[in-house]
Amino acid sequence: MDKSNLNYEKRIELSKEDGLVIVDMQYDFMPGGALAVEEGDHIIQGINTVAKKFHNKSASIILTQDWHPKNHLSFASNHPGKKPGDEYQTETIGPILWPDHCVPGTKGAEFHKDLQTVLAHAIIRKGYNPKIDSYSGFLENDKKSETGLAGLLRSLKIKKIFICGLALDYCCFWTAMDGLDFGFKVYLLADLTKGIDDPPGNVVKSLEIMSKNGVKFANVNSFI
Ligand code: VGL
Ligand code: ZN
Repeated sequence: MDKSNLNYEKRIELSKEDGLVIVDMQYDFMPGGALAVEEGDHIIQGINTVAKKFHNKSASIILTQDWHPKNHLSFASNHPGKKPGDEYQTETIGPILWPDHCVPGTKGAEFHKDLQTVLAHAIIRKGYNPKIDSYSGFLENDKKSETGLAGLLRSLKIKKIFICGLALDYCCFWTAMDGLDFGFKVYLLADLTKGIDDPPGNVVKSLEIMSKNGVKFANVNSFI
């Protein structure tokens, strides 16, 4: 399974019960960044287009922002002898180690300047505990610590979320899976996300798992 043989829902009519969750559109995930996702910058204009549609229908827009202190244990630099990409799995870190990324105060932690952040209702930061990584926008990797996203969406009476951004096989994947667990109807905007694909095959595997578990797919043209 790849993006070309997914079933894309069409003619979705947005309302204020819908939320757009834009994941980690920060410089470190863009080409040239510390944890660059190939063509990560190619989805910015499409995300802005969709964000405008949400805004026009009074649907909410939430941003997530990866946000790690310098001593974060997901960084290979904090494990003597290890390098980015090395396998490393504990209950809260892994399955691989990362280059230093999204450290507050660095350019890499900032949102890409072309992303229309002005339309966003809120920003949810994740991964600030140095001992716990947080791929999901809902739950840190201990699977216990909530970021506040579920509470925010519930208080806004949002029932359905549409996920886009970076990276497909990590933060978008886990946000989608946890979104289901928290009881939301979940869509992945498949043309508005790009994957890391490390380990190789991870993107296809992620799409399969999401599909099997009930995540639906849509794209930039799915909205009326
Ligand atoms: C991400 C790895 C580490 C992501 C964040 O945004 O997908 N991936 N931190
Ligand atoms: Zn991270």
